[in-house]
Amino acid sequence: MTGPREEAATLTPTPEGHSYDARNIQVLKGLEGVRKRPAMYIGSTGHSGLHHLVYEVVDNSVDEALAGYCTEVHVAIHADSSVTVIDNGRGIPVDIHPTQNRPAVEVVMTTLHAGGKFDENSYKVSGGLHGVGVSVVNALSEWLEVEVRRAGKRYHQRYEHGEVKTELKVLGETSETGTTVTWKPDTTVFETVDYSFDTLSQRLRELAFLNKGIRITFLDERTGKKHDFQYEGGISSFVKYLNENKTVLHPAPIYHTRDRDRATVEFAVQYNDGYVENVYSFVNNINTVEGGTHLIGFRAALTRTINNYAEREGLLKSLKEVTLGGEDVREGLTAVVSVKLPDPQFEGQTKAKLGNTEAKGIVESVVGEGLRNYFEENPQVARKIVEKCIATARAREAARKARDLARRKSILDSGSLPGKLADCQLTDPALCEIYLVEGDSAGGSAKMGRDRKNQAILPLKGKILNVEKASLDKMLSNEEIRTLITAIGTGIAEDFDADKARYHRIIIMTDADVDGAHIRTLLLTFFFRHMKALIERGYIYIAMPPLYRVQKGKAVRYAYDDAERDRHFEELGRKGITLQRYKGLGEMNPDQLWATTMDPQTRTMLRVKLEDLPEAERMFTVLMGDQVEPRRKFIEEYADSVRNLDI
Ligand code: 0RA
Repeated sequence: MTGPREEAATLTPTPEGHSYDARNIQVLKGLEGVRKRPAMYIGSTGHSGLHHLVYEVVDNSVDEALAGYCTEVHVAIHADSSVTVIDNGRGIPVDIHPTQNRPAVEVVMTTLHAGGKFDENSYKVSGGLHGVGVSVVNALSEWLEVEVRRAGKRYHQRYEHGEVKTELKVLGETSETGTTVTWKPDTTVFETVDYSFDTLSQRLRELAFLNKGIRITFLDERTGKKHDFQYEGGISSFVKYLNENKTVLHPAPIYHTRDRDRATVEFAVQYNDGYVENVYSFVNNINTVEGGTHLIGFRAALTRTINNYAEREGLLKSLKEVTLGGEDVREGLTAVVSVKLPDPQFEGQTKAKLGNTEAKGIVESVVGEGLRNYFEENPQVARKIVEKCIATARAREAARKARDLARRKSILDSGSLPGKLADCQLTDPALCEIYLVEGDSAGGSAKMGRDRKNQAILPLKGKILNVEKASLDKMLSNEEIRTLITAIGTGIAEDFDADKARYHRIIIMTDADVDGAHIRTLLLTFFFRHMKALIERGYIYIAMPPLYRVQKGKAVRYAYDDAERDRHFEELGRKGITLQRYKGLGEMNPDQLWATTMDPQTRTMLRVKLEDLPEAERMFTVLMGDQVEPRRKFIEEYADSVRNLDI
């Protein structure tokens, strides 16, 4: 991360004291820039930036664990929104820094480090979005306190707004080693200090999966909720967790790891009987959601190794095509690939794509070797996997035929739009929106109430097909689904192209009842499985129709929950009030529907976001998959929050 450039570099003489050399240049920068432009360092000053502070500090402890010096990390959120992270690593050094003439811990806390640790041999492998260092957390905190346990003593120092408040002091003696950092985010910097227990839990769980054996505990003192994560199986446990509610083809994930050319490569693979590819790749503990060279290497090895095995065992004879394609070997695949590299180059829109060219070959050879050996030693599993891939190749062929047929009937061509669709007048997708409306009667009201210039209406009949349990050809034989695909305009499967979307706002409008929630989940499942890019682009929304209409004389108020209804009662006085509870959208007349739910000036909508892909993936499997017990449990657990269900 390059910060503001005003500050000078500090040049350190070589031991001889004469010549200067680039390796000895350590760029130290003050923290003023961080307070001036926080978003440059932590991405935002909202929710995500707030959580980023926690990740930044935890990453330092995880680095100690990766270096082999730390086994436990404890994280606690306190009631006053301060946070503590404790580890049992070596402790941040406290000796006097040679050129700064102050304790190293103070330098670490109060200067931006271009190079990370001083220690030349240890490279920083973990790292958050930017890997900016704990000094950034200090700069953005009202106060921060550090305790270091090292060389028999306990040391303490306090900072405020990133500046030293007390000198480093010895508190006493100890036989332990480690570091404790406690900070309170500066509320003049952050818009919110409301931590999400789930978001933090998910990342901490992920870190525990990615760093085998490390124990990470998490306590939310605001609620008393807590977690204790420790996985001796590492990413094998991660894959098991991802497949938890699926029917797996083989009981244990295939796992292999090897160090090669300064990199460590690790992968775990397990097939299930579903249709979904579920592969997550990480570099230095960072989820590379945009993929990159390591993922290309993984995929190449998987396709090649499975084909080689199938060929050698004479299993491909039944196939029309002579080899299995990449998509054939990835259906029903759950996998985690984790690479640790000394000098990762992150590219792409969100800096979440690995660019190092050497990574492809390294990963390809390690994965190839691991899979080949496993197949040799476990021929029954190998055969099952190959048979599954062959079945997929055949089904793909059948789906292609179904799609061709559908296209010939010109059902999927955007040339002819479905008759049920009431399209809008404008054609610029950026200006257009489509309401997917439950039921014909609500559809009728929406058609009458809408602004026909840029609002299109597509009424959907009853429940749409559960695509979680259907293959592509079955899905395409469903009329409701075909209508949806045609109206949206992107095509499907191999033809899918998000740039062809005819609307940049696709709004799901269902009743505020159990059936409505079910239809909404069915639609979200469809978008998640088949048009994920539309979710990633932020095109998918959920309309929020009101639950109540409160009227007194000429005053009309709408309420979206019971608390709001009660506030209207207070405001208007209860006497002479008429209360209407909407059981469905169909009960609203066109004007009411417009005023409460569709008028861009006044409506509230939820934008559907994919914050955490592995969790969303699990949730859809639980909600829509074929195992009943996990779904019952999930619904019991979340019954209260279903109205706020946010994926
Ligand atoms: C600099 C150098 C060394 C360790 C650390 C920093 C360190 C930082 C943090 C932050 C949280 N926990 C931490 N644990 C360690 C290496 C120290 C050595 O060489 O002994």
